[in-house]
Amino acid sequence: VKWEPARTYDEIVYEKSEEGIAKITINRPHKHNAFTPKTIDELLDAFTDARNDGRVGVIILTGMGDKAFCSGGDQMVRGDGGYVGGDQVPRLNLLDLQRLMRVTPKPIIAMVAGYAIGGGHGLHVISDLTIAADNAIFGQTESKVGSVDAGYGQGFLAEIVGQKKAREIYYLSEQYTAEEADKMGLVNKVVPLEQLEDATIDWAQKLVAKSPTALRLMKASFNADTDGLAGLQQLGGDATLLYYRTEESKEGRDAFKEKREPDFSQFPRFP
Ligand code: 2NE
Repeated sequence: VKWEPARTYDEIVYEKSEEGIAKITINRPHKHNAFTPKTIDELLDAFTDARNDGRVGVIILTGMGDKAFCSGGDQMVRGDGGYVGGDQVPRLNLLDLQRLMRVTPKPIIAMVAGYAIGGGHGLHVISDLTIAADNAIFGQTESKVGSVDAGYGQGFLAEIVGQKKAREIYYLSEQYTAEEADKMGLVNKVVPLEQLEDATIDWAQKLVAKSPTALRLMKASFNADTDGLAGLQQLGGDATLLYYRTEESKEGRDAFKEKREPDFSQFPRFP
């Protein structure tokens, strides 16, 4: 795969390939790719671009280097009310990123080498698929560092590994090997570190060749009940997208524009 730079940022790298794969890399290896509010703002921007770009069919999220995928929020910029950025305002914009990843109608693959820890673990949890290198280490640290990753971080993890295991992972703040993660269904597969990118690209290429609408509807269907009304909104929005493309819907729009009554009699009522 030939990667072309897509946009330039300070704390992430954003690339695309001609065949429709976007790759977003958290680029703070000196901190095990811990994120600041700026990192998250940049991730929000790149994910929004990848979502909007009709040529992109799949998004890979990863971390720079082979020591860490992401080690969560940068504790050095954690203030009293959240993570503090250049504007000196404390915030937890990670939560915005989690929601964006859920509604992005394209598969997101977490490509994990090294540590996926704390809020960084949550980022792989919320990704549609995870491919792990054999050096990957998974875990939460919130009960040690005094934090909580409610919602997707905890709830969706429990959907994946079950309530007992998820509570163990959060309450005890221990670390798990790639093999252990594989056993609990937390990752899709484990490959030798040197094969990680190839294995991820192989799946990305397979996904890009699949029906984008089928993948979109599948993702929305998988998310619907966990996401409550927001999930129904996404699934309903997808139905509306398809409906807008029918002659029946266009008749309503065209009748309004032509200042006449719509004639829906020509359209079937399916059982
Ligand atoms: C990941 C772990 C276990 C790795 O340990 P080790 O011994 O292999 O590496 P080391 O030396 O700890 O880390 C290398 C450098 O990265 C920095 C370290 O301070 C160190 O820097 P220097 O001492 O060389 O200058 N670093 C690593 N993680 C960092 C972090 N999160 N913030 C700032 N600097 C970090 C070990 O590094 C570790 O336990 N890291 C902390 C993991 C953690 O507690 N993350 C935050 C969880 S809370 C969260 O992410 C969160 C949430 O719960 C809810 C919402 C939003 C965020």
